[in-house]
Order: sequence, then structure tokens, then C-alpha cells
Amino acid sequence: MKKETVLVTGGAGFIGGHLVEKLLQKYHIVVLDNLSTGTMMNLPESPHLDFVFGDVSQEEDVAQVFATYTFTYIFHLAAVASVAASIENPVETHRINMNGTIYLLHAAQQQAAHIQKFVFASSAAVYGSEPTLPKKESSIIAPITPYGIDKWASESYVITYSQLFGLKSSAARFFNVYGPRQNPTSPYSGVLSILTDCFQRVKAGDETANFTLYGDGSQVRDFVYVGDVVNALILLAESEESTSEVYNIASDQRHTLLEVIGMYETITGEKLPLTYQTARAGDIQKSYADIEKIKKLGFVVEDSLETGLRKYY
Ligand code: NAD
Ligand code: UD2
Repeated sequence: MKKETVLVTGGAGFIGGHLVEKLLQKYHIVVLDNLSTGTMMNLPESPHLDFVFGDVSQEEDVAQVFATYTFTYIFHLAAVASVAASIENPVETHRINMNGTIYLLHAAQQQAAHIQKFVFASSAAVYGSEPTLPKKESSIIAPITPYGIDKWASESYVITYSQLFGLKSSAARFFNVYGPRQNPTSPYSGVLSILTDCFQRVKAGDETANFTLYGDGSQVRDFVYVGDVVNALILLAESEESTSEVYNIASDQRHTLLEVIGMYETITGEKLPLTYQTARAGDIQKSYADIEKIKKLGFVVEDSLETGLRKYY
């Protein structure tokens, strides 16, 4: 029997690669990616995977993909995923993060009768630094960066296309995602990728390995393992009830950075050399989510921070 076809934009990225791996168990996958931050090494070899090198912010690249395939599900993850890059380059970020979303929605709408769900990767960045916690989907939206503004605008388009044009869609606000293949090379990489890299260097006897802790370590985050994010995205795609809705994707746990470091020291059996520096400008002191809404769809968090870190390490 012919498998149904699924589009994953940004499929060669950190989260996209994990999503593709899982979807391949059931579907034929088309990845649209320009390899700006992604790599072919994140993608498995499979006769059920077609890689299309292309740019979501080039309307003709998007149109070409939709002229070639008919999709059952679409996962839109391609984006400039770095907040720092969006501040350095707001115009280019907007072109990719906003225009890319509209071109995809516009093309997908022509296939709306066939598409079961268009799932958009949004971010906790839409909540900005407004202090009310935990963040619910109904919490105040107050993005403070070009990245957060474009995620919010994209989400609004995604839900509006669902309501106005019948393209069934959902948006997922990821909190701090971590796991294998997250790139630790930029100072703005996810803190757990930087920590993992540091612990591995300590283990290997590298005496220069040192972790810079910005602030006093009391900042709180909701770290969600990439496997749980993948499960949540597939649940949103396959659920009827999630149509036209926005969901937080997080772990139902919160930890200070010092707790995380302590937990990682226990797991690795290594002591981490630390240097304290003043908190980063604009750093949010506490960020964590209420995930009751997605739990009502049947979402279960499989990995605690401890089991997730063990797998990652
Ligand atoms: P990533 O940088 O590893 O993946 C992004 C992918 O998109 C890469 O493969 C990249 O090459 C591709 N891409 C970028 N611009 C493109 C373009 N113009 N056309 C086609 N492909 C393009 O980042 P990630 O961490 O895997 O993030 C995936 C999605 O999840 C992004 O939309 C990001 O904003 C969102 N998100 C991530 C986190 C996190 O903690 N990692 C948190 C919130 C939201
Ligand atoms: C996350 C997202 C960001 C944006 C933001 C919205 C990541 C990587 N970043 O930023 O894209 O959505 O949430 O609120 O997912 N830290 C150190 N040392 C380091 C690196 C980080 O102390 O070498 C601290 C950092 O100052 C912060 C915490 O660790 O207090 C977490 O940092 P992060 O960059 O992993 O994530 P965050 O929540 O700042």
C-alpha cells in the first residue's frame, strides 16, 4: 500500500531530524531545507525520504514542492531559530520566519481538502518577559525580540488560515528543547548542549573545559527532551480536536540552572569547572509552562530531566 506523504520543512535541523526519524516508521517524508543551520547528517538514509534543497522564503521553491507532491500532514519547522541572529538581522529573519510561513500556508491551502493538519513550530518567546507564571496558552503575549514577534505573527496566520480557509492547523509553543544533535558551538546555543559539550571535554581530560554561568544560577527553565517534542508534534497532527488551537510543549518540570548542573555532575561523575559572569542583558529569570491543554489530548511526558540527560550524555 502506498504510504501517505508528509512534508517537514527544516527537517535537516536538530528537532526536524528527530521528527523525520520517527515519522519514517509510518509515512513517506519530504524534507524541504536550505541547510543554513541543518545538515544531511541529521537525516537517516531511507528509500521513503526525499530531500528537496530549497528555501521556504522563495515562493517558487515552495510552489515547486507543492506541484510535485500531495501531502497528508505538514510540519513547518524551517526558521532562523536563533534569537540572537534575529536581533542582529531582523529584516532577513522576518523574510524567512514570516514570509516563509505565508508562502507555505498559501501553497498548502490549494491542497486543503487533502491535508489533515498543518503544524507550526512556535516558541515560548511569544510570552516575552511578562512575569506571570506558569505560562498558559491564554497568558499575555508580549514578545521582546524580532524572533518572538515573527513567531507570534506566524501563529496568528496559521490559526487564521484554519478558520478562514479551512486549512486544518495547529501551533506548538516549544519551551527549552534539548537532546542529541543540538549544536553547542554558538554562545547562544541551548544551555544543555553547551553543558553536555563541557562535561564531555572534562571527561576526556581537557583542562581548558569551563562553563560560563551567566547570573547566579537561580534562573528557572522548563527543559523538554526532544523525543517528547516529537511525540507532541505527531499527536497534534493526528488529533482532530487540536484544529485551530495553540499548545505549549514543555516537560511539566522546572529546575534552576544550579540544580541542573548538580544533576549532571551526579550523572557524569565529573565536577564541572564554573566561571560566574553577570546575567545576560534581557535574560528571563523564570520560564516554565502549564501543559494541561496538551495533556487533555493524551500527551504524556516520557522523559524527566534526569532520564533525558542520561540519554543525551
Ligand atoms: P535548527 O536551526 O537546528 O533547525 C532549523 C532548520 O531550518 C535547519 O535545518 C535549517 O537549515 C532550516 N532552515 C532555516 N532557514 C531555512 C529556509 N529559509 N528555508 C529552508 N530551510 C531553512 O533549529 P531547531 O532547534 O531544530 O528548531 C526547529 C524549529 O523549532 C524552529 O522553527 C525554531 O524556531 C523552533 N523552536 C526551537 C526551540 C529550541 O529549543 N530548539 C525552542 C522554540 C522553538
Ligand atoms: C530560550 C531560547 C530562545 C528563546 C527564549 C525565549 C534556546 C537555546 N533559546 O532562551 O530561543 O526562545 O528561550 O524566552 O532554546 N546560560 C549560561 N551559560 C551559557 C548559556 C546559557 O549560564 O553558556 C544561561 C542563560 O543565561 C539562561 C539559561 O542558561 O539564563 C538558559 O539559556 P538558553 O540560551 O539555553 O535558553 P533561554 O531560555 O535563555
